[in-house]
Amino acid sequence: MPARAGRTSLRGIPAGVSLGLVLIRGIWYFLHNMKAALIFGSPSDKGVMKKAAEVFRELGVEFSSHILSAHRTPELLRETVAALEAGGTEVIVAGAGLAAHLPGVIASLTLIPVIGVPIAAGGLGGLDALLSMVQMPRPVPVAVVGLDNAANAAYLACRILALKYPPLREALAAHWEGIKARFVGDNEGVEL
Ligand code: AIR
Repeated sequence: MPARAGRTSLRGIPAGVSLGLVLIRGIWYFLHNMKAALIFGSPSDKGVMKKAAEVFRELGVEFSSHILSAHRTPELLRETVAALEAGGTEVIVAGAGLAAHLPGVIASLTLIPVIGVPIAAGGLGGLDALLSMVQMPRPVPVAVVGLDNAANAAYLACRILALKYPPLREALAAHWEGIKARFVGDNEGVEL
């Protein structure tokens, strides 16, 4: 019997089962206190996106990671965003290259703030990804960091979370003080 439109997802999962999976995944994120999510468009983006993971780990932010493409796996992306919402995720960092619609599509599915990382992949050196992310129509904003700068996306995500979580604010401040101290150290006895 042919599937009725709206009752079955393109992956062939009945709508009810799909909702169940969304809830189970949401509970998982909730139980693991995952306030941030990293989503990127391809395994080939891993090298760039792991810089964001390093920042989250250093600052003690629990996060979930997902390889999802706005073009290749749109249904799974929609389900995952629903599960992240259900699980209490409060900020999403999304990286992609080429026609990088991933952060914009995520921002169209949720009110969770989205930070885009344009990735320099392909012949245009990342300008394609940057423009795809930064030129969002109102009222669907995506905050965009520099090319391949996933670390800064995570720092921005931490600043957003720090508005609500004082221990994270303290961790961010201490981290920055450490960076300043190293910088001052580097400036002592500079010889060329
Ligand atoms: N991409 C994947 N789906 C949609 C887009 N725009 C991006 C990935 C990656 C680039 O395409 O984010 O940066 C190349 O992907 P791949 O898998 O061919 O290496």
